[in-house]
Amino acid sequence: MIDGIPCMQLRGGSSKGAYFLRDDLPSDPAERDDLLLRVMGSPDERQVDGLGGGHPLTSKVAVVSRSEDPAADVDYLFLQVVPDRPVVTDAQTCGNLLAGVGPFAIERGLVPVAGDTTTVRIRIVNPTASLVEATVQTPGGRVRYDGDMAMAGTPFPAAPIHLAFPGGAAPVFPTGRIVDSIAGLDVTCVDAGMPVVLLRAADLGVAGDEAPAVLEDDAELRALVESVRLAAGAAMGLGDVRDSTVPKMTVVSAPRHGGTVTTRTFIPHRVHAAIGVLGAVSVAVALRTPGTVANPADGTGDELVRVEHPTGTFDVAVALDPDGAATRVRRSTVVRTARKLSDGLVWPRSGSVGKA
Ligand code: NQM
Repeated sequence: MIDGIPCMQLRGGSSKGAYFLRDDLPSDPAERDDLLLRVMGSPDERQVDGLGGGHPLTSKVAVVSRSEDPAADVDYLFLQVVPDRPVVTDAQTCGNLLAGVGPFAIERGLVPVAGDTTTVRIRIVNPTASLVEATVQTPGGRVRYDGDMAMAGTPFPAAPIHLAFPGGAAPVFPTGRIVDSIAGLDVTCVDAGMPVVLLRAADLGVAGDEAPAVLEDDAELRALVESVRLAAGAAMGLGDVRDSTVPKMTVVSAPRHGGTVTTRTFIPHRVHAAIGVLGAVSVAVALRTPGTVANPADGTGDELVRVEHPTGTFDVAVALDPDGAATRVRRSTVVRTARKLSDGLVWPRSGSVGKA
């Protein structure tokens, strides 16, 4: 019988998750995942018997440990716990939960406070691994969560956390093309830390600024998007993505509120209440590359891309080494907030789930 496990809950960006030290979880991945399903209350649409909130954005786990990489302070493994199925996947990372990793690492003593701000070097260990610098406010030797920074997708202001992503060596258009034709639709497949397929709203017969629930309720649309996703996933080298949470499917249309683009993102079956962090970076890269479905004209020219989503606008600064389909990201930065919600012990329900 497992006793309580140390666990901190934080809102990270516009998501919410359970944060664990790696040493507090079983080292065997199958055992760990089975335990996390029982911690979060999966499989159950409502996750009523666990910490999960019944939505992919509130059913997330961060596993943090000291890094052996001299370039990083801590390693961050993201695990998506699917609410209604016995599935835990590390196929993607999460830039929103990433916002809570710096504060958690400082709170757990993995990284000492450096002054009024502390920079935590984080190695993402999920696929599309990369190093990120998170700068956290730490006046008086403690993490400060309160602040004035309003962040679309969360209702209350908090202290800003700056996240800087260096570019990767890999080109960001994994099919080697800027536009692919899939199921008769033009799409752009892009991966700047999150694999994303962009589709034009008009090609799907929608306006592109519908409420997430309207899109989720449209069974015909969902089936079309999923058929494109399965083919695009294979074309992007992700294999059979039927049970995978990637690629994400972002529907793009003209901006409505002075931004660069309007987005609605299937993640991949529910529609995001905002947009993921690295998802937004991928969208921003497509917007800044001439010829993609997001930007058939000639690029925005600006480094700052303002991605409109259902609950506001997400600003992404992205610097590229432009080279058509071989374009690479030099650096991207975003600002997020996070908040500690609870710290203590969690008790998983007993038994074993039998992961799919
Ligand atoms: O793209 C949701 C989120 C995410 C992922 C998702 C994310 C990212 O908003 O970096 O943050 O797309 O599944 O938490």
